[in-house]
Amino acid sequence: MALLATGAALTATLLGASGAAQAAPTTAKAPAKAAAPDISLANVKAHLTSLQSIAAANGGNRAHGRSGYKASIDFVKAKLDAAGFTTTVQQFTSSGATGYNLIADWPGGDAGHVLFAGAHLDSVSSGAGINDNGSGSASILETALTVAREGYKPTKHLRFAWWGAEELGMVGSRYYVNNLPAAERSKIDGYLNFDMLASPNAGYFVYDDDKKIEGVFKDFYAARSISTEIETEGDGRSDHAPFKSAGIPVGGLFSGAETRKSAAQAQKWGGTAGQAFDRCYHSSCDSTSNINDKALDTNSDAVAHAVWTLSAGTPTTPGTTFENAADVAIPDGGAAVESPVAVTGIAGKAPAALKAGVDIKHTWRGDVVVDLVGPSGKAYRLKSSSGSDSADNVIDTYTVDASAETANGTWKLRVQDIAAQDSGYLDSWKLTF
Ligand code: DTR
Ligand code: CA
Ligand code: ZN
Ligand code: ZN
Repeated sequence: MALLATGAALTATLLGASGAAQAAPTTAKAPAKAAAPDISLANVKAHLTSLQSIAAANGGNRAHGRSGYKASIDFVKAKLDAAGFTTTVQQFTSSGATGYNLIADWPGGDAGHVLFAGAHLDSVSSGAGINDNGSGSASILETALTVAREGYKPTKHLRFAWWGAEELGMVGSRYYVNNLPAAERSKIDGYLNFDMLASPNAGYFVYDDDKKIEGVFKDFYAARSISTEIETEGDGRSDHAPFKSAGIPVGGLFSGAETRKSAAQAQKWGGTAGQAFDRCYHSSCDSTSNINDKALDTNSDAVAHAVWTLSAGTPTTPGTTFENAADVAIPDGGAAVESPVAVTGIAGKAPAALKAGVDIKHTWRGDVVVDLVGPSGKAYRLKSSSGSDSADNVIDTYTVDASAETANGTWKLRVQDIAAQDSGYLDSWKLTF
């Protein structure tokens, strides 16, 4: 039996009568959550003016396959590169034309936990697409530039994307998700979609998908006494759809398109009952004069609130350790033995860089094979046998990409002595999250 104080948390691992280890609850203090800064409406509108100019210089639109779309990509990319983002332009083909997705990663944060915000940058061919979807594109652009200006260092890794060919049926975002390896998809804790945030006859709609994400948005509006409605028709109608289909938690905001505002909605939001939320939806009049400043200001601040809040990460004390110090004899040249640790209080997935500390007292350590077994039952090799290694003891810390595992659950260290002569025992081992 062992009672140990480790690092920032007291972890008591007791061997009960059954010999099974129980881990006492650890005390975890949540790191302070940074409040999001205000997003400058003037800066967002300046980006919209630039997109309008790009359309004017390229046949009046920024549609997939047209010069105005590539010029829009180049404009956004240049600002992000100058701000220190790592950008990638992903090409695809649709309807016989080359399309482009722009992906921007903010360096740092836990690579195993990605918070992702996206908006489609393409317009329809009939106009400049300033509300649909310059408003979403400019809001996440200014949020990204504010992250850089503030030197924000979130717990999670921040990624932003500007999608191509959404108007052809979410082609760019679907191409991205379909070409993302499963191991990379599992690292995305949430995808936030922003498509039409400044409709002239604005409504305040929140996607009713992932409840945690929905709640973060609703808290923002409630704090400003703005009532919201859930966005019911949006399921398949924008770039969150491919992420949702891949099992990634999604959420987002919407200010309305071609449907008409009801009297009840006009009562709570202002504007004109019986009139479309955006009368210029998919029309040539979707220009910088087709923007509701109040909606754009509020919604771009909501984007930043969600990015800051959801990238703050799971509130655990950095370096929360779970340890089992019960000695376990290792049969000489015999069967593997196991030692369990019960992990509790760590929400979400395990980190991509999970630390496993091992202390095995054993002569001729080349005989010893060590595996970490996750709650799923999957074994992660920490140390293989090496006949020539005649040194004593295995005292080391291994880094494991355990991001496919749910953190909470029973983890086991599996140790085997695969050669006769020389023997030893597992002294202790621990996991640090
Ligand atoms: N299809 C989007 C606009 C749109 C219409 N309804 C919703 C609901 C949720 C998000 C977006 C939309 C477009 O034309 O880009
Ligand atoms: Ca603002
Ligand atoms: Zn559209
Ligand atoms: Zn759109």
